[in-house]
Amino acid sequence: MLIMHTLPPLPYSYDALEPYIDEQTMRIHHVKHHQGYVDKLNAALEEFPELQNKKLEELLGNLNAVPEAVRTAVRNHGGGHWNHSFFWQILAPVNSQGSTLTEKGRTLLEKNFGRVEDFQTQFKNTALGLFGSGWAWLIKRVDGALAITSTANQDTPFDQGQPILGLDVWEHAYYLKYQNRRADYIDAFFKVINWRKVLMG
Ligand code: MN3
Repeated sequence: MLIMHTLPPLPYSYDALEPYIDEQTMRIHHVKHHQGYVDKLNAALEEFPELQNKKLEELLGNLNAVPEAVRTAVRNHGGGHWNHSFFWQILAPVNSQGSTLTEKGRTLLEKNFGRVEDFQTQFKNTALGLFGSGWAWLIKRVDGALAITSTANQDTPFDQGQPILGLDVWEHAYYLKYQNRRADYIDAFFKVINWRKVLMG
């Protein structure tokens, strides 16, 4: 079996985001859901050697160049692999070095959204308003401005800008602890954002 893409380890322990994101959710999300996307992506690429040495970003950023027979699989499972790999990186344990919003980060959010609270409200409303499964994003557009957007399913926002923050709002990301209370999960997410990573210090 082809093992081209692999599951990246988390940069912290499964219980590191407690009580905001619980250990069981993190474990299942990582070793079952994310591993599932990796396995299905590898399976999809098995018969397409010309795609195997391409970077995932390259495939996802130009899906029209991916053979039609495997395009949906790359979009869904490749997107799932990329999105989750990114998601783990932009989280940090509460009160850790990364989770404090720096002056530089605050200034950047204020410049683009007015107040930090306004950014949070806008991001939360976008995540809450997403019907079904998908992701809420903070992206950097080509003109350098920050913008909030969302994608359905496991689609990436590459066509809109460079993702710098993403929130998984599939039910599997929060259901064990929050059930139908997506708003509470979003509030909890704000406590464990790795701002250093997101806004580069
Ligand atoms: Mn997920």
